[in-house]
Amino acid sequence: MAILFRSTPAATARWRPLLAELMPEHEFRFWPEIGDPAAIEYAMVWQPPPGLLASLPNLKLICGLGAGIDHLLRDPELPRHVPIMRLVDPYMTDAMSEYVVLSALRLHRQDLDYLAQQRAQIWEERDQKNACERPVGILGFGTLGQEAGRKLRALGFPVAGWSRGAKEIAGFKTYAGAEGLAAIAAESEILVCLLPLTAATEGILDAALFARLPRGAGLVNAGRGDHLVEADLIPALEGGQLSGAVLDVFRDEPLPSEHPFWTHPRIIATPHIAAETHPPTAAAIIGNAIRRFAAGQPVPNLVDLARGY
Ligand code: NDP
Ligand code: OXD
Repeated sequence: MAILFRSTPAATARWRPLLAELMPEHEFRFWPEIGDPAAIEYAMVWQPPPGLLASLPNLKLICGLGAGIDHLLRDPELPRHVPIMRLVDPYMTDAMSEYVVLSALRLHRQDLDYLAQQRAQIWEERDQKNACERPVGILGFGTLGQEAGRKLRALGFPVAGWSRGAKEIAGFKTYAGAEGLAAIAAESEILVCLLPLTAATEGILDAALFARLPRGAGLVNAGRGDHLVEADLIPALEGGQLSGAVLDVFRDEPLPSEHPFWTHPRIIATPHIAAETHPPTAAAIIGNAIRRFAAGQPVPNLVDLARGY
């Protein structure tokens, strides 16, 4: 039995020694040197080339190396009968909350304006609310969204969350469904997207949604680039409907050099680093899942392909 590992070359170099140390009982095959495909029963993958997983006749479990699995669903030959486990790692969850808190605070405290003032040597105070007067709405109120919500709430922000199914979570206003989206948008001065990318969520951050937000709202997108209709963002910023956007994810990654988001004064762009996979903790989680699977025990965080996440 062997485990296939496939990620970027840089990530593979970081993972290789850890796998030998934390999962010494397993034989690893590092893509593209996969040897006999019939020997591979488990796959640990990020953005595998289309057809790779289908070429493994004895594959039993796919372990995604990220929280999102849209990179797997893009493969038209994905062997859909093989269960997929997505990565849920408290280390990543903490990283994402740091990113969301930082981004919300930057928007809330008018960082973009004060940076522009500094460059122009303008000494001028702007009206400033406290966090308790700045409602934040989180689209995607799952593992990452709820923890980010707890940390924002600890700073005083009133936080609401939007999910697919209705839920009650102490301390938060919660919304679901199309009506819920309109309602959460109407009250969110900062809107955070932490949704998975599915057919239902692609392009959700568009002009129609921006128009529902209070004028001057801020946007944080750390979900996926395809959640945002890119052509709608700059008009919303330039017309004042949005006051700023913090973007970690893009339709094309790396963001092409000529892309206007790089230089727009009301956009903060980061290179998909909000919550990077952390090999030491992730290896332990995946190693444990593979041991459980091999022993016939339930494995956590299996993807529901019908829902798409
Ligand atoms: P979860 O599955 O735990 O949470 C997803 C949430 O989105 C759930 O609340 C779910 O609702 C909700 N949702 C899904 N579809 C819809 C819909 N159609 N309408 C309304 N709500 C919907 O995922 P995570 O929190 O772990 O991760 C979320 C995403 O974050 C990942 O898929 C990935 O794209 C992104 N991510 C980005 C990273 C980065 O570095 N930028 C790092 C890690 C993840 P319900 O609760 O009802 O199921
Ligand atoms: C993930 C990511 O999905 O890093 O984990 O984007």
